Amino acid sequence: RADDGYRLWLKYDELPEASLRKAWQAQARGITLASASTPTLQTAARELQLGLQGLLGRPVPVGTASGSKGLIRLRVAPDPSLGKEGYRITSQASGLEITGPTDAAVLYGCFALLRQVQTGQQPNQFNLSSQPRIQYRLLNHWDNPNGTVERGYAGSSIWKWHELPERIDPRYQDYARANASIGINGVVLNNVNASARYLTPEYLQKVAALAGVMRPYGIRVYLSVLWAAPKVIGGLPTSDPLDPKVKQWWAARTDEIYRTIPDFGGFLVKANSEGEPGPQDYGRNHADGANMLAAALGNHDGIVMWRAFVYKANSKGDRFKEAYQEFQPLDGQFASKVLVQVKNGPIDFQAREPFHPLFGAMPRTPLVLEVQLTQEYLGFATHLVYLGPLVKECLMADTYAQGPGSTVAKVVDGTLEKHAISGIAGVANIGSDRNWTGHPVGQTNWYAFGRLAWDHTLSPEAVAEEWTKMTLTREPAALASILPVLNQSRDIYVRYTTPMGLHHIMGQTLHYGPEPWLSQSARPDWTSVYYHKADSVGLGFERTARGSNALSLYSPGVRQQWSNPATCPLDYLLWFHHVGWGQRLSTGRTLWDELCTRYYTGADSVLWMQRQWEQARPAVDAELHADVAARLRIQHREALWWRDACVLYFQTYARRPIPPTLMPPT
Ligand code: GCW
Repeated sequence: RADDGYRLWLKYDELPEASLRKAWQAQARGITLASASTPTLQTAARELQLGLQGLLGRPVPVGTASGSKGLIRLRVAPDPSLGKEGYRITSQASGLEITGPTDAAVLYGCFALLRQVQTGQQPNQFNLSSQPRIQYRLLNHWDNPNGTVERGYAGSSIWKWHELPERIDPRYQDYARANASIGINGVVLNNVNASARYLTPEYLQKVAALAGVMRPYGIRVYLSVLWAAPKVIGGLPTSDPLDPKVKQWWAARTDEIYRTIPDFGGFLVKANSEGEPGPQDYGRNHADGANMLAAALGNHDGIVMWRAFVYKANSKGDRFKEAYQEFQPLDGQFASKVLVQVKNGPIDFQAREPFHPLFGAMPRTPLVLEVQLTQEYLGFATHLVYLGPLVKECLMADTYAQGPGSTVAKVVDGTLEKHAISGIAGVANIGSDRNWTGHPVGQTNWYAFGRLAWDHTLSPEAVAEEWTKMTLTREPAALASILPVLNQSRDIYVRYTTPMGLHHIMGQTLHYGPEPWLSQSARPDWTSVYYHKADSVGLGFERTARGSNALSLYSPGVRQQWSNPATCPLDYLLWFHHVGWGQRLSTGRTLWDELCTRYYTGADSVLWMQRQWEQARPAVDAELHADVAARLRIQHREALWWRDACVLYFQTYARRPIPPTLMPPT
């Protein structure tokens, strides 16, 4: 039957290989609970049952322990080596056992076992354990009460606020199981450009209904809060964080939240950013604001995630430096329940950014890494772009904060600076579209986020392979043609849109398509010319001491690599240097020729992606295959649009010919 993408990677079609099926059948005659039942343990058993029954093509009963062999035992048992959420899968004489210190850990173990079966592993002697390296693994939804999604490209919000709390859409549960299957343990339900409504009793009932669906899956709900809520819904004349009435108001609201949702996760805050209100409106700073909310949380088990995405209109400054300048001096001033949430790069989710200079620069503050899964700047739901490599590139970036090896991953997971709490957030690409993410391959970005959040040492290639095997096909020839497409897609996108460190030259209103010529806007930092700085001499934003000196925000080890244009990796060149058009680069080409080469080969690579995808056709569901093939045709048309718009625009400054080798034969 046609695959409409609804089942995501949780496809439990019968294993095609009879021998593999038989082997697993012998290991999975039934499931037993070897610990007192809880809703989460029951969920674990049910999910395992559902998966195995489909994959093995026969009933797998859930019951209490009996002497027979081939039963899978689920057991909650203390194990200090597994943290709170780690699981262990072992083969024992009586059958497989899945254990973990909490019921949620066992649930993760069940999904891990299913992944083994789904990816075609043999039921060998198992002694497999895994635990998450990061504690808070959250999706951030930018969903609004009216059902729209800011920067959402997959339909409207999956949350039907007007139907809640009475009607629980069955989809909420499917959403929860998908998240649990990849280890996501928290969801911020609403947009960081927040409505105060969510804090009203009416909405808290709705939030509580959703929390009830998420709970058995080990997922807690969080809310983005509007800083001005005490004024907007509290009737107070101020939202000053140091005002006693404001403090009281938040404390009372928070108590009410916990009465309604006892396992509420906490708050996410966008303050004094892009017009949102914040503590600076009252002469206070971010720490004053965050700490007031932390105090309101009191003894409740919740956290504050305070976003560092801030910048102000300033034609003379460099937006690159602003978050650092506002936040770095506050290091050490945040309460213990506060984490500062930092985007992967200093500007804004561009196709390739250097890592944010705050990583490694706030050793006394736990930092949440925020990445964007919705493809605001990466082709919406029409371009095939696998983001695993982008996320991994940031995690592996070396901050040199405490010498070589001080990676962003070690900052974020808390090991470098010895933090008790750690977090990572992905801005969700999920909507009401039947296939959840609009582009069928967008699912892989949701999947990869969860897997890398759980274990950032995984390679994005391995994660892509898991997803493809679980979702599309396990046929080796098809894998060999699909996987390179996924793995190279992000680099290809960079080449035909913003090669060599160009950034923020997209269409201004929608953030779609090219608009490098944009010079007029409500704010200078919302134009393209502010970022690319093209002139008759050359191209790129000078961020060395000769320019904005944003490079000085990084450790010497990083500065050393990036400050010399002769040795700066070409992928970052125009982030940090204004380079002459005729300057010869390490490739042997001039800047202009290299720029053209990347735009042209990048756009041509989309034709390669199409050919690769075509080869996989026999192995992939016909409807899904046709959908992706059509989107790849749009992608090629738009890659040409990007290429031509950018090359022709920059040519008006460079005044050089496009290298003839790049032109199609006439
Ligand atoms: O990239 C920008 C988006 C805004 C978004 C903002 C942010 C939610 O264009 O839509 O607002 O980032 O991250 O706060």
